[in-house]
Amino acid sequence: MIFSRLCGTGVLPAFRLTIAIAILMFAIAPFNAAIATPLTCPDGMAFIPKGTFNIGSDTYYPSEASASDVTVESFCIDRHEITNAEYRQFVEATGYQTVAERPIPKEQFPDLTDEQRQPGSIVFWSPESLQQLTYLSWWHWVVGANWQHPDGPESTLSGLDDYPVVHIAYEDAVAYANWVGKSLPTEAQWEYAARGGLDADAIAPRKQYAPTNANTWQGIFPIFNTKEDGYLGPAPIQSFQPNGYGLYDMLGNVWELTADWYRAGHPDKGGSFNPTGPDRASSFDPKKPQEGALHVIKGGSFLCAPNYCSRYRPEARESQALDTGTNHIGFRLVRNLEWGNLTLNQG
Ligand SMILES: [Ca+2]
Ligand SMILES: [Ca+2]
Repeated sequence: MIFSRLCGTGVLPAFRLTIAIAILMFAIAPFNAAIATPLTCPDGMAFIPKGTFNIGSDTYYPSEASASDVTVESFCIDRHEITNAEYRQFVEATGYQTVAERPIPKEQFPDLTDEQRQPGSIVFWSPESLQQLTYLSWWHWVVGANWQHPDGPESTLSGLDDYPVVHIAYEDAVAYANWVGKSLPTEAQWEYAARGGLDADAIAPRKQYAPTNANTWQGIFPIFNTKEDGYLGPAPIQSFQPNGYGLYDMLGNVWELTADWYRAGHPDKGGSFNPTGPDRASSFDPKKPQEGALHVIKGGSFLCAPNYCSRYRPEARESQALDTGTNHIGFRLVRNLEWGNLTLNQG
């Protein structure tokens, strides 16, 4: 009807031209889609452009060597660690129960009594004296510790909505990731994003210990913390300056789980594209031979001090047992981009 009315007026030539342009644009649309235009990252995520960087380091711990160039495709990554408020939304929507809230499986530990199999998690307590200080004596299995009671059963999340969620085992992070339609970053994605767009030479000064850069430990770990950065334990997210990509607390605050299985060093990664790390069968940490397969964690935490750990660097890494969280390990997520019909980086 509208078209026949227009045919009786002087606007027909202009209208035909408009239709012709529209048809032409429709015809070339599929070719436009092939031109690499990044999709917008969801709210709360930053776009990390494709790039090649030198993963690992030959300067610090042997577990970070050998440094080698790898390339990662563009992706989106959370600007901050997942918070207690965000994890609570997931639990309230799904009824999910974290590993630390479940009794220790009898089939896995048949020799434990029911009392010994009570749910719990591992919490850091500073030794009260040098006499109490022995290897790893600052870690304690605490019955009733979990993400809702981060320092033990008497502690609560009151006032901690904006703090990073902790006591998260790997499967707890994956369950949340599936719920929000994202995934854990590979180690390469995480490390590349942590550099903030700076090359190795430029980030060298950032490797120098600086209390104001991140929530770490100032003083002598694990006895004495000067709290020069203002925080004895975790800090609310975004309490420190973001890196060049606008990402907060990539270094310090809480360690962050990645999708990669852990193996000491970076063998076989040089020249690779979107590396995803070793397979589960070859995952092993010679420092923790009893643990079996482990996942890579990145970035260090509020417990990292110059005299111990000092892993508040992009290339630093540690291993974490599959079935155990602690009060200094959390996570953030990535969303891989789809360009046209090609879905990238699904390794
Ligand atoms: Ca601190
Ligand atoms: Ca962190």
